[in-house]
Amino acid sequence: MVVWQAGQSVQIWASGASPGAGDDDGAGLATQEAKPKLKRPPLYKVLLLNDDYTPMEFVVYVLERFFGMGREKATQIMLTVHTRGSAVCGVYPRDVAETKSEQVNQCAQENNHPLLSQVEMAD
Ligand code: TYC
Repeated sequence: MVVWQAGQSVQIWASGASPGAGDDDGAGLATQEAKPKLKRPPLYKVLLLNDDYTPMEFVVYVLERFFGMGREKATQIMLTVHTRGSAVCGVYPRDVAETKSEQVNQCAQENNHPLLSQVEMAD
């Protein structure tokens, strides 16, 4: 399989020139930039949901561990979830978002807390 990357070019034959002719000196040869076909992946939000039982300190720990937040940011997001019902913890390509959400839910289960996260398509 050939994968073209940004900046690569392909040679195309201008009319009158023929590929394979032994005496070709390059005249009549034109080049054209291959269009880079790299699209940004669609993004997904990881949401944390409120519940009445998970200790605030555990939620802060989860945000630090799985989302790389410092204590202050983690506390702020935890309080947003607590008061508003949910908050976005991060925005990622689909597989990363799914993995983080599963890690959060598994960690919560292992520690017998009802904390849940879920993934939603970003707008
Ligand atoms: N509401 C919980 C409590 O009062 C704290 C909490 C915050 C739980 C955020 C989940 O995602 C959550 N202990």
